[in-house]
Amino acid sequence: MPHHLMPMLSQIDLQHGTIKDAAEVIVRRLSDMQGHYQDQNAVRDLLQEDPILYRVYLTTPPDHEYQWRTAMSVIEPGKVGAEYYMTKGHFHKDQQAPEVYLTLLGKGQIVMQTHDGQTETQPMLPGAVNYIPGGWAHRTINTGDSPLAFFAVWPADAGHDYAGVADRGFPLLVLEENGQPVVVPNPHYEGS
Ligand code: S6P
Ligand code: ZN
Repeated sequence: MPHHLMPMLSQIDLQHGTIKDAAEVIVRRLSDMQGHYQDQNAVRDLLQEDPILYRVYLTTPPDHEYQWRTAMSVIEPGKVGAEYYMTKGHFHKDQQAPEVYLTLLGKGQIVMQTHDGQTETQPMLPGAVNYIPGGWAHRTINTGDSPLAFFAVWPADAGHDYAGVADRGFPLLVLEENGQPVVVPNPHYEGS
């Protein structure tokens, strides 16, 4: 007899972007990613309160058998110096593994890069579907003044490579200038 997984239902709270019965919730504070921000004086000041920057609500546990993983990410509004709150960003270990994001709440940018230096940014607004092909690292940035919440779907065996981004950074930064988000080259990007 073939072994069938059971169908699964998750309920997203469309007001907050959260999933109450999430199988796992990842909470990332500034102290989990202080090296990712440019302005180390601002990091030092903010570390006193060590704010939560974002939460990820996963619908399946890490050791599940399902072929897709799905999650809601909710990034709080805020800045570290001129840089908006953002995710760490990662490559998928499997360079063939793509991902789809659907934004439900808020306003932001997704910044993507390949290992050989190609870059791409796209807006994130409610209703936006961002397709991230295999081989593209991806980071999301909340450029608004309310939480940015998006739903993600990716192959469960994709794996996550955080070191590539932590070591080199992203070639592009999203900063606030005169109250507006601007995309600028990262002067500290290791490939530059
Ligand atoms: C997983 C997917 C998202 C992120 C989440 C947090 O492939 O891209 O669920 O995990 O947005 O970002 P990060 O970079 O801390 O994993
Ligand atoms: Zn991903």
